[in-house]
Amino acid sequence: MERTFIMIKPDGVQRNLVGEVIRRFETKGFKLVGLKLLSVSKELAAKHYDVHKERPFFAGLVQFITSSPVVAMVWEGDGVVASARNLIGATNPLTSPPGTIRGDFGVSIGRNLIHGSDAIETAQHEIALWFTPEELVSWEPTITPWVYE
Ligand code: DAT
Ligand code: MG
Repeated sequence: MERTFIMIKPDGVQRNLVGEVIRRFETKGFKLVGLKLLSVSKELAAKHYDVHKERPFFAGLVQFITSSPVVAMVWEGDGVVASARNLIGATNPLTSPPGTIRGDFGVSIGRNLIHGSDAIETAQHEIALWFTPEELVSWEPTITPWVYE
């Protein structure tokens, strides 16, 4: 079953949007298999955003992600990687449509509230970066037959 890595960034935690974000993923029908609140080290932030290390915003991004706690999660379900990106919306909250998390709650690209893996391979890499295998829980919600045909 497909899994993706989702992180509520420091702005999302500070703005009390943790419950709202989890609610959207839960009510969509995805299954939570990992969850923790943590302060991110510079090392982890730099590894997570390694693909952007040459970009001008990289230092500010690492500074931001390490400035206050984040909520790291793993969600599971059919097509969850692409679907989570749709729930999250575009990188720039101003051009992200209403109904998306960034479109509904954000204004600035550097305060876009939430991260979601952009591909299945990226998701596997990010999950391994943020979670140990023991921190991920395999379980079967009793509602599964009411969500999946
Ligand atoms: P996404 O988070 O939608 O996958 P991304 O991978 O291109 O977007 O960039 C990672 C994060 O870096 C993004 O969520 C916010 C920040 N960022 C991207 N482009 C930026 C820019 N032009 N100025 C400031 N921050 C930027
Ligand atoms: Mg990205």
